[in-house]
Amino acid sequence: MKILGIPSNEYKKRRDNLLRKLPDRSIVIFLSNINSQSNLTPYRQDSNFIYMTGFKLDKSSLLLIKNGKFTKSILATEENDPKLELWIGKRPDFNDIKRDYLFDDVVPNTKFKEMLYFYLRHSDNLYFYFPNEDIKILGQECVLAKELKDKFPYVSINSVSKYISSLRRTKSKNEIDLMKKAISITNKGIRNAIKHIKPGVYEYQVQAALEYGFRHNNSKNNAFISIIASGINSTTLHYSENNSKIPENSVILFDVGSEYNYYASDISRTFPTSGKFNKKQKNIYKAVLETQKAVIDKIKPGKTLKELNEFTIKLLGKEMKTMKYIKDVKDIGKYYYHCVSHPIGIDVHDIFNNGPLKAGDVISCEPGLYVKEDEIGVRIEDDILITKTGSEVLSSEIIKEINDIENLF
Ligand SMILES: [Mn+2]
Repeated sequence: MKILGIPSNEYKKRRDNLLRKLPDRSIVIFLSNINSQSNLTPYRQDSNFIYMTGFKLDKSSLLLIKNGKFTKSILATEENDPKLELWIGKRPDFNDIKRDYLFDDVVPNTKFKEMLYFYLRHSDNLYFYFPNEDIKILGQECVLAKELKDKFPYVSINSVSKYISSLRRTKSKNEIDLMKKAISITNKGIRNAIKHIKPGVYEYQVQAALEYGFRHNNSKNNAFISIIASGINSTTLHYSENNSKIPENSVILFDVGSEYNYYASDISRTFPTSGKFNKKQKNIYKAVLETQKAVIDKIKPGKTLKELNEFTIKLLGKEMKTMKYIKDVKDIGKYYYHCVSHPIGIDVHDIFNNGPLKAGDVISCEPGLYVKEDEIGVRIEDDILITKTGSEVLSSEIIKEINDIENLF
């Protein structure tokens, strides 16, 4: 049985691998994302939860228990409610979930606490993943952790982050196939969007064509909000208003990605708005493209993202000095001010791992130059798999050579 394109057994292995890494007498709790009651935002399952279970429904918790040789995985979720069923559809039968997802047990939410208390009485360590994006917001994990700390003061509460990130960073063959699929859908969306790039058209109209291409080719969601930035907007890194008219003889920067079965793609390309790059645009474009190729050549196991970025800064500095934008290579910070690389996976900025790259990592490679005075922003971004001996560009099918681009207009 496959769930979201991955055999259920692979999900089971992930749970087993996590438990193997943890000390004895440990419990891990993963909570599903909270659903908005009024359909204001689309529901997306929590990334760690989907990684561990493949189970997409809200109001669910995963409990993993390790005690000596004894291990157990329990999913707690809502039973079907015939009245709610009329509004939101039927929730699956517990026996079906247990069989399809290979949990040791599936219990109703009403039994969750009782069961958790039972196992906590025989445990020393309790692990949560605490989302730390905004420490001012007390997440549901913190609330539950505090409640349990009060009841079981002798249990030590810890973050599971380093364990799960070390699992999630290494992509399996199945995961890489899903990422390749997301990338190929992104390519199709970009191809469709290019047809709509014309001076006077609004950026959001190009975005519509891009995302029509995504949906039409079976990506239900974006991996992130599309950046379609023309003219001066191309020099704002995360411009996402997409509400300007495309100017003539300018550039339009795409930083876009479809999601496929919960796996992200993340691609940046820069196109001319009137069919051809002018001389200045061409020079900046070439500088970024040559830099990107040189950085990709350096990507291999053992390198760190910091080293790759330092190399990028050096190359872009040289290029901008040659083009006389700066007198000293040290001043490159005026035109390049982000990092060249981040991990990609279930999240577009995937759970972060420090330390050197190793086979199975997938990262972006995205140098850019942002020249406000000329209204030229160029970023070129590909998705790279680290292999045993070097790297493989997963997005090599997406055109980036100047001739190939101009031939499409
Ligand atoms: Mn990126």
